[in-house]
Amino acid sequence: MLSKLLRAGALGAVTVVATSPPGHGAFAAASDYRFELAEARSAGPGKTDVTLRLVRASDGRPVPDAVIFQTRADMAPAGMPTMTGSVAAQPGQRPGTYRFVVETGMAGNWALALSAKVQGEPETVRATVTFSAAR
Ligand SMILES: [Cu+2]
Repeated sequence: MLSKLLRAGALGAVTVVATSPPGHGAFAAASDYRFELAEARSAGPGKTDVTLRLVRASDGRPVPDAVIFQTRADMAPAGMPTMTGSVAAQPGQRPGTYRFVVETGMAGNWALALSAKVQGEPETVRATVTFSAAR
């Protein structure tokens, strides 16, 4: 009986998401676009050059001209969420790639979180990408 109720509840939740207008569902933007790590390499002591690729989730095509307006880097993946590093956006090399120099004062796994405006997408795209800093 209980499992039947739980299953009915889960189906109800799925229905709500499915009937949201395209582009206006709570998770529409997040599922339409994806930031992927293209490269992370040392840019000198305490600095890591991070290149991300923004792709359309449906076909994997690169998405150029997104405006990144919020960034944050921290060591949450290594259990140190309060250890942060500044993030400086750099000119991207290829359309659909986005480059940053992150102050990584400690070697290990870092998370780069960002908010972006994508052309033609009313919702803000938010993503967190994990990368490894050598030092
Ligand atoms: Cu740390």
